[in-house]
Amino acid sequence: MVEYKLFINGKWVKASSGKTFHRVNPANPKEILGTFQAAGKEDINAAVDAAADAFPKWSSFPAPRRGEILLKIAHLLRENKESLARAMTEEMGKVLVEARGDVQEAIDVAEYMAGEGRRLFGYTTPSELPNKFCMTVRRPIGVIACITPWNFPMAIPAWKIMAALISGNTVIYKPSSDTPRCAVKLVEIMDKAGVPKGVINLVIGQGVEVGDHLVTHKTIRGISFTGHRDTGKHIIGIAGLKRVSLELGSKNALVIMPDADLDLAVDGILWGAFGTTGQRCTAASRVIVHKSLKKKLEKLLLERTKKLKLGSGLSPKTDIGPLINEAAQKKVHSYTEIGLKEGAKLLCGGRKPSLPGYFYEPTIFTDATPHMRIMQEEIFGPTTSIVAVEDINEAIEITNNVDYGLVSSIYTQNIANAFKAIEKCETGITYVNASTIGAEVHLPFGGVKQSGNGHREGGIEGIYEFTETKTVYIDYSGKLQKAQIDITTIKQ
Ligand code: UN1
Repeated sequence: MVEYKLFINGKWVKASSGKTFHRVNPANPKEILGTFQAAGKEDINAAVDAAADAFPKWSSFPAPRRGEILLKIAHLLRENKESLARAMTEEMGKVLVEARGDVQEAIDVAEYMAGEGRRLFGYTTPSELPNKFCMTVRRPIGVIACITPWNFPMAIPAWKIMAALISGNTVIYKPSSDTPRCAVKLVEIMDKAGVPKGVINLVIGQGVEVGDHLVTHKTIRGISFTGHRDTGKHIIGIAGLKRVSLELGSKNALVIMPDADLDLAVDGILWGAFGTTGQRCTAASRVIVHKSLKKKLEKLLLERTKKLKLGSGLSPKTDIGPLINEAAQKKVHSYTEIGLKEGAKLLCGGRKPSLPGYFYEPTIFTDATPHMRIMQEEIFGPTTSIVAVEDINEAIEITNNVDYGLVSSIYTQNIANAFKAIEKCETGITYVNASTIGAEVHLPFGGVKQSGNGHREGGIEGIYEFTETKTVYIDYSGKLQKAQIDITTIKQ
């Protein structure tokens, strides 16, 4: 059995408590993938100290030079793409083509952020006084905790870590304990690429106590978290005045208008609802269809869903891999029971198949109503629910009738409907004639309402997440000039 370690101050080390845990293959839980260290408070303290020591040098290292290291990371990720993707499928369950996409997203963001090293733009603006120059510059925040989920084990950590590093911060990376091996592999590559010691530290821990210790550690200046809404609320509750950026849950809607290309919409639903076994914060977990198309849509969806094959993501025949663990399987099934109790009609699915792993049949409810729990709560599994509407206004009203606001999608050939959705859907992202998933790394990613706390990852806004703005005034008049006071004495 391979034993994987923590990465602290440039060295692979065991947890100081000696505690370890195992991770299994979710498609075949009898297969143990390795032994992992369960970090405790001492390990976190050591990692934070190392990151704090490394900060002065790393933050003074020119950003374009930091970018060269990021490019090296991208290069090594590309070179190892296939083996990383396979390892990801074994550990997380998503089908191989999607695992390749996950690694590709990490490559893309490393390349994009490498380029940001030559930008990190501030701006200049005139002063209200003569002989005075005004500008802004971006400064790193300090030691950042990047706390990441298991559903995108390479892409999401890369979104955060690459942006944090190019901005000059040092990082404590705490991945989900469901995907520790992917985290080790990502950090191995970063080490190989020449990230200096202490700049990236990996602590893999289990339990609230370890997470709380990291979040409340006085040296941690910023926290970037992607995961469950309740954990996000907890973090922001205990983090005090640290910079906290949260990417949380969602309940995304895919709207189909009478003028839509229905086959295209069906493709979008299958990809949005069942891609990554529905375990995306961008999943299409609600389908809002114009009443005139409901019957036809149900028929098409049923035909196509029946053909989807469950199995190991390593098999090219598989369409849908397993859920992440047994608890997820139980949760998804409990929502089938909730939906039935609430009076929704099961079009297909709703069962655990007789396979050894944590699989769940692709499940479609119809005749749902907007207030049902299956239409309000994040299920994070291969379950979606159909509701019929009279018109675009009702469709938008239902889209917005949830606590969350990450993604909306509309299928229509009518430009007025498309623009109405863009304007009125309360979401951070709106797709027109495309499914709810497919974010690109150079555009901002994030949601409104309870899907986050206003930050965006990706693109230039991903840099804002990890930098402070410093305002600079340079007075070259050689005399004391008083803003707001001397302005009245300036002669024309
Ligand atoms: C997530 O589900 O947490 O757009 C992120 C997408 C991916 C990112 C999803 N590129 O679905």
